[in-house]
Amino acid sequence: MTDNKTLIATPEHTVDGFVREFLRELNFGQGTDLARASVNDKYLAMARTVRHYLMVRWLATLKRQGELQAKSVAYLSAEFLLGRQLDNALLAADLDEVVEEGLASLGIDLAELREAEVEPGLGNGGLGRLAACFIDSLATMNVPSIGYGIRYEYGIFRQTFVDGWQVEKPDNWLALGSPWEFPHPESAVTVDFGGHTEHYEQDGVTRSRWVPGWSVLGVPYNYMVPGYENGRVNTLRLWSARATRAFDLEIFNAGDYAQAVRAQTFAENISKVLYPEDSTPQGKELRLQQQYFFVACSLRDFIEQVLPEDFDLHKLPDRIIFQLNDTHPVIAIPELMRLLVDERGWDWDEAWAVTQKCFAYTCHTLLPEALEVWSVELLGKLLPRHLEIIYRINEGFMAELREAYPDDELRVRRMSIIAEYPERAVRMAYLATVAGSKVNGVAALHSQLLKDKVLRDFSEFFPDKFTNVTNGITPRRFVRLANPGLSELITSAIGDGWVTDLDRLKELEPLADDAGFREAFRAVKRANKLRLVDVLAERDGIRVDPDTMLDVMVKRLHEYKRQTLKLLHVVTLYDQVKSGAVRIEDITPRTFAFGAKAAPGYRMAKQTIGLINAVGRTVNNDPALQGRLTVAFPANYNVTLAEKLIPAADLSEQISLAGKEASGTGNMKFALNGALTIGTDDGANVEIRELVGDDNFFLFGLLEPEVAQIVEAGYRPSAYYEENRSLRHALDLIASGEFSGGDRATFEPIVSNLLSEDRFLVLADYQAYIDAQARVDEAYADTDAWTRSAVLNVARSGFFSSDRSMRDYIDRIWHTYPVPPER
Ligand code: B1N
Repeated sequence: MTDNKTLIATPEHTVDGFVREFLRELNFGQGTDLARASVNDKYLAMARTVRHYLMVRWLATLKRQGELQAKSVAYLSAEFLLGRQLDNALLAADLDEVVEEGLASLGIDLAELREAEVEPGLGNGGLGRLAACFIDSLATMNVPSIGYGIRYEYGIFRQTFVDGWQVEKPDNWLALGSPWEFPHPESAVTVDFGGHTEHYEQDGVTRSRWVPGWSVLGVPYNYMVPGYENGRVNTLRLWSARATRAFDLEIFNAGDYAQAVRAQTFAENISKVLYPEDSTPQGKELRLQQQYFFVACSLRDFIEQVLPEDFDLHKLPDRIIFQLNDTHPVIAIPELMRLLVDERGWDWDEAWAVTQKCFAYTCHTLLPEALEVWSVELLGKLLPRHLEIIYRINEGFMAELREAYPDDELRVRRMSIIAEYPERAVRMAYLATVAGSKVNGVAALHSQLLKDKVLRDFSEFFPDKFTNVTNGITPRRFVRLANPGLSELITSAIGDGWVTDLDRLKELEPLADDAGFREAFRAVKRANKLRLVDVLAERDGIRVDPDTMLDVMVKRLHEYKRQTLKLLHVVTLYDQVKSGAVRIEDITPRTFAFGAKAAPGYRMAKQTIGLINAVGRTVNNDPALQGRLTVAFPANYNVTLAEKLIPAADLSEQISLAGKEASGTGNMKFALNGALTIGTDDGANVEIRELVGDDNFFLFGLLEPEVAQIVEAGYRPSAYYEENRSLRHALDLIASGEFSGGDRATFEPIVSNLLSEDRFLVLADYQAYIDAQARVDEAYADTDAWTRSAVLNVARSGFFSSDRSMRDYIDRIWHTYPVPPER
């Protein structure tokens, strides 16, 4: 596997081997010695040393991929929410013990160095984390693949609280250097923008060319994506924007130095910062620049760097499938057409036939406001040739439709890729659906609703295009690494094959009835809680009582996810105790943990953050509650915190309005770590409940068709307020200023919104939720029965491995084959 003459061998997999290599890195790489080294020096040297252990595998994977010329998957995603890299690399290389011992022999604590790693937060939430789980699974399953995205200089903002209100701070994750990336400025590619198009005759045909107005360079940064103990390391390639040298020189020669520097800043802005909107993108010019930037770089890279020089692009579909992670990379479709038609002189139809086979589209939403549209005005200014190509695609499509539906012009117009109102704009989801070979939703219910509602006309016209692939999560990060206690328990019971074959968790089912196993399971949960108690004390100065039920709601703050419903439960309990209706001794002690970032411009979401903190302040400090009810809201929920919170949870809150959450993936992480779910019939909750069984899941709330009916009939939230006493009390309490120092104005917008509009039917589901929470309390009181349910949740959730998701993509969409590395 290694070429002895040109490859440095992997360092010895021993404590001594590691120590030697580490000191070499510390001295030669970091330029310091052990006595003088800072924690960051030691972290960087260690991380680079760990990297060395994966290097031979990476180079071998690249070499093999080049030789085999097998069909690859390119996962195009504007977000990869990776989380910390160190532990995953140690796990893949089976190196944790060696490193821990080696460092200890030098008087260094591995745990301390771990904390020096700043997680790359290059994503907003579920969509970005899904991309990270998928590339982990692809590497572990030996699927030839590459991830393409953007190396944002600033990832998702760091959330802080000031007087309980969210204040965003920049996430300067690169400040102390990132040891996991490999920049390749020599392989930079040029990306053009703006300008105009020209049309000319050549051999009797009209051809087009784009005369761009300006351009930037895309510099690739490579990241290792190690498979789990399988000798494979895949690549994630993220693009960073730089000014082109030509641009620089031109202005420099014109003598305007300051202007040259400004030009550089302008170019570099493109990959400067991640847009912090989850689910509701704003149509900002810079965002479109980002999308085209990374997609243009990635197509060029694959065609010119990955494929052999003489490759016949007519065979492109045999070598690649570009998976579009939502509409963010959809501009790749007209880009490929442009490369083939304008740059290579292909006929339109010939190019279209190839393009249609190269893309597949994953839709991640049902919210109409989340469907991306780009105004024709903006597109025409930034990407004039692409706009023409989109028009031409649409013309062909409209002609096809008119043939199929000669008497239904209304339908034809409805399906146009170009919207006419409120302004002329390109509907990116329609473009992706028309051009893609497949369209998939991310959970069974979501895919069904896509077909029946959001893309109904399209599913009637292209019945075979639509499919489902239910999301998944990587068991490596979210069970094996995040929950070592549970992992050991599982392995001691059924062996360690489950890490790459999660269906084997089924073998745990009989142990749910084994008292000894249940006790061991409880001990693990308890230890995880104690670990969390330490983390929250240290990280946030928050005190949590490990003897309370840990009830967790962590996800982006969004009205459809209904954090306010959870709050109404807390306020109702508070009200019951304060009013004397219920004795505090009769309340199940609970810690309500929240974690949520709000998009900086999302007013209602930011209000809700203020309210969670305000209720927390009141509840946590009221002696009448005797510390039996507490709210814990650590700031800046991220992957690193999730890895500590989820394994400690007893109860998982998945309470979105039915028909709004496409899938959810946090819900899967909780179930796999032995929390029970209280949830609506929404997204992947549906599948979780089917698998774990009704007895082991607290279902509540309206079903999607019922929601549709109520909305259709004209929903009146105030009716619920008037008819439900405890709901009225809870809302009145918030409105009274109870949680805002008597100020009635502070949370008035939240209350009045719920009473007048309540788009997501919080009030309609309130009583069902309160009743379900009473069932939770009752169930929790029977410790053994609860543990049994928790064990069954783990045993029956193997389906939610992202390895299974990848198999589904392979079978239903990609038609690629795993290629095990040579050993
Ligand atoms: O994608 C996740 C799903 O599990 C969630 O249910 C879904 O809400 C989430 C624009 C999005 N949908 N849309 C986005 C993110 C960023 C952005 O700029 C939209 N995220 C989801 C994985 O399938």
